[in-house]
Parts: sequence; structure tokens; C-alpha cells
Amino acid sequence: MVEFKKFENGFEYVEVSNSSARVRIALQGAHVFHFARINEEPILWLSDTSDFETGKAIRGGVPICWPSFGMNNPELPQHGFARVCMWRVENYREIDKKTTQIIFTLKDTQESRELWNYSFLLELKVTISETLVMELITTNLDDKPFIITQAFHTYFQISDISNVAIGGLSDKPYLDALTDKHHVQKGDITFSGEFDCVFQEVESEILLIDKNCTIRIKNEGSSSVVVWNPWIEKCKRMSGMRDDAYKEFVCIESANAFEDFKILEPKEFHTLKATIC
Ligand code: TA6
Repeated sequence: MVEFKKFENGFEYVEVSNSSARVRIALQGAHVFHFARINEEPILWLSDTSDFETGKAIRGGVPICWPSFGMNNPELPQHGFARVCMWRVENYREIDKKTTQIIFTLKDTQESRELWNYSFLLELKVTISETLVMELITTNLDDKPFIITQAFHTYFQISDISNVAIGGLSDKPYLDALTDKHHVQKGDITFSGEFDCVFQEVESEILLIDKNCTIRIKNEGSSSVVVWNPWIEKCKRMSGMRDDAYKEFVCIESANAFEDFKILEPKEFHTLKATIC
């Protein structure tokens, strides 16, 4: 079932439910802000102080960073502009009783061209079953090539930051964004302070190992993964989250960031795909 809904302030979202799971996706940013299997706890973290406000990114869920990740393109706002644009629902269909697919699109506007002077089509295909699959397809509709960096900046709900480990990144080179230094990861990641690292050359599955469950993240069309937790001090400075919210989430971001940028020639397209199960 696909239902078009609004919060009291008029902020619009789509709720998709089937016999496997339920998701909620805001039209602003095509932002998936809820995903839970039926009778289970949410897999995505959503800040309980996040405002659903026009022009402001939702804190939690899956912000889409596009056409620039972080400050990879310093001429654009942090994480680009797609997360605060109004997308359109293009199509939806029930594949079977357990699986629903919905497609959102975003095209360039006069406003977007003032920030980034290219013509493009951006599509987000979300397939909902016990697994959440997100595909972000960028097509260059311009007559000149463009460069993108991007990410599904996914916030995962966890029992407590002290309980979790992240597997699948051992032996991968990474840039520590806090020190701007390059290292190689040894073993699983655990957290005891602020963490903001960009892993490169990642082809394998990533595991988010919590006390009572393990989530698997498989990325395609991407070889970079960002792992982020703000920890105590940065959390206090962050907008849209409680001071101790850092205990409740970790971001594992399916990306094309830094050296993993993509150049698209006219008419070319690229798909970034993340499968969460
Ligand atoms: O992906 C990690 C990161 O770039 C952090 O450096 C960080 O502050 C964050 O994303 C959240 O960014 P935002 O613009 O959503 O506040």
C-alpha cells in the first residue's frame, strides 16, 4: 500500500507498507526516514528532535548527499543540495505481496542551475521488502561532462555505541577526515571517540554487528564508505539531535566520495546502489 501523508505542519511524505516492512519517505530530499520490518524495531535512526521543516535536512534516516559529498565541491553547500529539494513521485508498483517499489525523480531547475550549472535527471528507486534497496541513478542531460560525488548518508539505529562493531573494512585504506591523514584499517571498528573516516577500495559487504543483531550493507557502483559518529562534544554542537544522541546511531555511508568521484559525459548515467538487510 502506498499512502501520501502530511505532518501537521504540511511536510509531505509517502508511507509504503506491505507484508514485509514499512518505510516513510519525505518528498523533500526523497529522504527515507523510516524503515522497519513488520513487528520489528526500526533499522534506521531518526532524531526525536528532528524538525520536519522545509529547506532543512532531516536528521536521521537516509539523507541523499548529491551532487557533492561533504565539501568535496567547495562551491556547493555541505553534502550538496538534493537533500533539501522537492522531488516528485514518478511511479510505484507492487512487485508482489512482500515487495513494493517506488521511484522518485529530481530534475534541474533555475535554482539548481544557479548553484550548479548542469542539466540532469536524478532518480531514486526504493524497493521495499525485508530488505531495503536504494538505487540512485544520475543521468547527465547536459552537453558538457560533469563530476559528482555522492552518498546515502545512512543513520543506523543501534542499542548503544559501546556495543557495536563494524566488520568488512579490515585492511582497507582510509582517510581520517579529523586529522586528514591516511591509514589502513586493522580489524573491526569499535568506537571510543569521534570517528569520521572515508574508506576506499571497498568491494565487500559491510557488517554492523550489534548486541542482538547484525545488519549487512552491500554497495554497488561505489568503492568508498564513510563511517561517522560525532561522539560527545560534536554531538552537542550538531543541529537536530539531543546532546547524547551519539550513543544511539552510527552512520555507514554508501558513497562515491573523494577519489571515488564519477565523471559523467553527456547522456551517460551512473547508479549507486545500497542493499540493507
Ligand atoms: O559524513 C560525515 C559528515 O560529513 C560529518 O563530517 C558530519 O558532520 C556529517 O556528515 C553530518 O553533516 P550534516 O551536514 O548533515 O550536518
